[in-house]
Amino acid sequence: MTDSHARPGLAVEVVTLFPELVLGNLRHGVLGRAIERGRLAVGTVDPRAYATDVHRTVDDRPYGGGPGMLLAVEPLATAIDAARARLPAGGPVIYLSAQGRQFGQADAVRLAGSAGYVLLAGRYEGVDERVLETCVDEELSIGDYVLSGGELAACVVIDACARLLPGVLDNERSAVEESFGDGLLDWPHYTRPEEWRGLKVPQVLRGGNHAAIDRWRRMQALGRTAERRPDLMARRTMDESDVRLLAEYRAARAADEATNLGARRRGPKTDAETEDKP
Ligand code: 4HQ
Repeated sequence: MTDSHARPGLAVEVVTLFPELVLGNLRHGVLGRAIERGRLAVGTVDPRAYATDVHRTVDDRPYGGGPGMLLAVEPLATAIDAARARLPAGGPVIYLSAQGRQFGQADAVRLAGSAGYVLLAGRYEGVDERVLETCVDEELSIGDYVLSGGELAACVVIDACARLLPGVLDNERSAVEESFGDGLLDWPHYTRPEEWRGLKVPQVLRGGNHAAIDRWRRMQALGRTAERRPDLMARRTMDESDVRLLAEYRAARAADEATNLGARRRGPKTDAETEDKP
């Protein structure tokens, strides 16, 4: 017997003209297994099923003219209602759009803990504003770029949520230990061989001192976050141990910079650094 009834699951419905784009994406890997095991249930509702004319029309022309079409209002609203009816009451209806607030790990945590939610994946130029006002609770963007449809964005949201559910990752610790679990970027990873293209695996990782390894990884996560994402760093409160580790990282980095280790990271020498100038 499996423990699928002993652990909370998550139900998501996606309103989309391209169900296969969503379902085909989620069939693989960790998420595919979560679905098989009943931790995650993803359904789709196609507005085309609710189109009433003989051509099953799902697009319509924008008032004011201009290029492109919108999703037809009535089949879309009916599809959203059908999606909501399949889920426990109370879950939000979320429209994926570049105009939304940016989706982040905090949203993933919140939605993973919800009873379920509906994702509206648009196509064409988007959705009539009145549908958003009356049928949609939130508008989320996965980033500042333009997609051809909301389906990939929906998959991103589902993926980020599902991997937080108990029993979805093999190692339940990994969801909290990895990147963003603690608001930090990930530390560097190494596998075999010990030396590859002249580059060695850091000595501390080759020894069996797990306290030293944990300490090194925390130091790397802090250092890389400070270097690459000062915006994330500014938002955190550092305890004494983190302050010490970050100082140690910076001291080691400054020492590297004085050697060829720093040069490799910096890339080619500038003219000023090159000795054989014309
Ligand atoms: N879209 N984050 C869907 C996006 C988008 C984004 C453009 C949404 C096309 C039809 N969605 N419309 N960025 O670019 O979520």
